[in-house]
Amino acid sequence: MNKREFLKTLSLISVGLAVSSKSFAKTAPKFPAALSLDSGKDGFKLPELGFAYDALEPNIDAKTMEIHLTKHHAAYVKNLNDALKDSKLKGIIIEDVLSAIKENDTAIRNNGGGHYNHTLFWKLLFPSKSRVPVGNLAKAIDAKFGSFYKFKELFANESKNRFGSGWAWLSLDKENQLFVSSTPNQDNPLMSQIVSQKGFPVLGLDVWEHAYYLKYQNKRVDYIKGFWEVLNWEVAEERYNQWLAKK
Ligand code: MN3
Repeated sequence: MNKREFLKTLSLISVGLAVSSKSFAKTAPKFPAALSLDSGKDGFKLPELGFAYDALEPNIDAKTMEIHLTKHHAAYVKNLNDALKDSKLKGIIIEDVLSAIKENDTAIRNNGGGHYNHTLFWKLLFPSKSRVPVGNLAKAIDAKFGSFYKFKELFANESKNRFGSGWAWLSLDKENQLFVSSTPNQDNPLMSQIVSQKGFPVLGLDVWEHAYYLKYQNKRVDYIKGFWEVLNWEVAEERYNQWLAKK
């Protein structure tokens, strides 16, 4: 190779490198697998509750827990697996499914959201040693919202004012700042091509009537009060720390 050919080859290599780094930059970062709630390997699965249906009494009643898991959540899992049968999204982690879908992917949106949201919700529920946030998350809540009391008020308002069915969230945005939001139906902050407030959910509250109607009927506000009694702040803090420590 003479000098001219060498320079030509070199410039072709640099063009190639520029193109590949550009296309790499365009690729959405994939969710860290270690933080995933369901790998999707061999299909999505209904998780184990890890506690008895009556463990959250009197704040959430046993019958509601049983129906919520074995009927509602089980249906989301079944319908999600059916919807993914011939999809290119089959076999990937649930978080990557949610970030890939668009507004009109109705079946995967509703059932994928339903599966993720409930899997997270069960993990967050269990009588915690602490009724208030702990550790780094407690500090971040104080810094962002002024106090735990103010955060609680904001979160309760978001939950109460969500018209019809949906969820309230505490999440981290792309600058790792906490924010409170709510979404309709089974949408969540991981659906980056659908929702306006995108992020990683640290905690979420199901405000569908099926989550509280048997015990609280139309009194959503009382159900929200009950939620604070059974929310496991240790789990929320662990999620917060894991997200900030992710590679
Ligand atoms: Mn539900």
